[in-house]
Amino acid sequence: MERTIDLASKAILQIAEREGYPTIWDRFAAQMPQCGFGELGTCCRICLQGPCRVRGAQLGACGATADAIVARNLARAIAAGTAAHSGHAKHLAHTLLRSAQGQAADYPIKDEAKLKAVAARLGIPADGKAADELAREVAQVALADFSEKQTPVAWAATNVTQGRVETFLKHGVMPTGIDSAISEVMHRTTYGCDADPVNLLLGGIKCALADFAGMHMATDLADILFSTPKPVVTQANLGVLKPDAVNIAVHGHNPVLSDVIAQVAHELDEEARAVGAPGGVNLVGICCTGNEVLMRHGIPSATHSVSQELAVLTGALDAIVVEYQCIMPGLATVAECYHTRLITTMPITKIPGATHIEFSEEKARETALKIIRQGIEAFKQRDPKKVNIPPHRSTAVAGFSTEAIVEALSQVNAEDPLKPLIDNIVNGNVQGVCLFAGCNNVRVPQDSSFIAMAKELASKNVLLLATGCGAGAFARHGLLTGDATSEYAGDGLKAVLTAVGQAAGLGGPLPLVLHMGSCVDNTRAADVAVAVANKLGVDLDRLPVVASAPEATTEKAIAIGTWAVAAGLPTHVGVVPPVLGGPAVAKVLTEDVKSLFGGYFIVETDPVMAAEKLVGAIEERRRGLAI
Ligand code: NFS
Ligand code: SF4
Repeated sequence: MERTIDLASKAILQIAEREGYPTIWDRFAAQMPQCGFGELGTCCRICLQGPCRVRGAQLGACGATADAIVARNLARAIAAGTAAHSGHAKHLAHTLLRSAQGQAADYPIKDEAKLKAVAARLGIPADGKAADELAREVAQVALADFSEKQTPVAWAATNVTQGRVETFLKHGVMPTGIDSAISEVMHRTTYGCDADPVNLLLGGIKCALADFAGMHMATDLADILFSTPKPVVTQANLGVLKPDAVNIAVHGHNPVLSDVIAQVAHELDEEARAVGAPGGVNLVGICCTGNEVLMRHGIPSATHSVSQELAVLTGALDAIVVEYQCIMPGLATVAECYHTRLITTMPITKIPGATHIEFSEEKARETALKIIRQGIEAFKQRDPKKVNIPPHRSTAVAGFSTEAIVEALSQVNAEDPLKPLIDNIVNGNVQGVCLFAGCNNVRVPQDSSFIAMAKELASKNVLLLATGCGAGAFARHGLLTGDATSEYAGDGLKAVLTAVGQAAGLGGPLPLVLHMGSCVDNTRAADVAVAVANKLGVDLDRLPVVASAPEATTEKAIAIGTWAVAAGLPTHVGVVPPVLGGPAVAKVLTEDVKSLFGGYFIVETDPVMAAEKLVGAIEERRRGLAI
């Protein structure tokens, strides 16, 4: 099977092969054949009598059915994804609180307008309060959202339509605490608790809504602390590494460290020049923390997800600084083959072979400078003979926060910014909207499904949004540009993107795909959908809006997909999740859930077929609205 369709990745993989350096693709091949029970989701290790592996009507030793085992495993995956996203959010809530209390001088409130908007949404009066005081109140409401309480999680209940709130309450899936939703899943899935597959899935959905809340909170608080993104032009792919500069990659998810590194990196340009790097310090991003600094600072993105080791294998990366999530331990192995320093920074993410420099908000600037100096030190050991930077890099226009999209639309209609979008959906110029999210997956030739689906949907006049590593795939392949709009968009979509791009002063069309940020920023896309639904006076489950994770990998992606379904969206997954061993579970997820929430999963590994199915779902919604 082809490993990737990205030319830069292909070039580096050839070097890896020649030198015998192992990558994820080799280790994945060595795993073959994978266990059939695991693939089907019917392996249970929940108690010490296991592992129990069941097929068909067989039962685990305790009597658990295949469907119960599959549903328990799925609910636990959702809980893990929720823990990751909301851990990230909680971290930011603590940072905001410290900032408000004057204990984190490196974290001033950068976006007071966003602070006020978030406070208003939460029902916190802003009148006459200083920014710090308001920030403290917002941080306290945020932290209160984690524990069990009598009322719904504020970030879940205030960021969806009224119709969704009612639906969630009716089906008993409105979370009343983010952490408590996670621990409830762990409780009900432990030995001898919930054995009813449907009840387990509803528990999973409740937890997924806590995931939505945590993600939305992470985006809101990051905007308050680091500013709300605006359109920005940058570059993407391994060609952003520079032979004459100290190349430092930030990798992981939380901007609490990477944003500070982005703020101070150029202060050490002179020190870099002094060790023989005339280009100074060249900061690049990997995965979602890369997206965070790309959205707010225009920092170029080196690569994402499955190809992260390849950045090291260029021989040009001097340091790779990581915090948490999606950081492959294999990075330490490849870093050993070169001079690259892998630097871990968080107490919960240490990797054997890495240098650990613990990060704290109190000493953010100081630690950021210390970390960059590690890269400058490492540069001295760089072997120019081992440097192979592929020439490939693409221009990428990013920075499309909800606010930035509304701002662009307001250039067309200042009084009623959403009107041009809604009018064009109604008149069919824009058939619908698809949000692309999620990872690359070693099972899929890297980027192939993203690119094939995007081209197909764009030609059918579907407006495309993207986040996370999916946005990275589009960036690498030049789809975050107005040129891509001219080349691939259908006539209606092209006309709309051109009109808005011109009005917004871009001198050409908006990009074919609007990059909305990191994975937690999927909630930005939800905000756009909620605003459109409210304006039309219909609920989310009637909009011609769909979601897709064509190359999904992580438990976080499973949690996101689940809340997208609960939000009412037809949601495509391009890799087969481990649920097929539980036929009732598979049927609930792809069919029955529709009657409860309106959304449902579409599992389809063929990208062209998947695009067709999403177009079908959009057409069904359009018929429902009689447009
Ligand atoms: Ni989302 Fe972002 Fe990427 Fe997947 Fe990982 S970095 S949080 S989980 S791999 S898209
Ligand atoms: Fe087996 Fe039941 Fe224990 Fe799972 S919980 S390992 S099915 S005995």
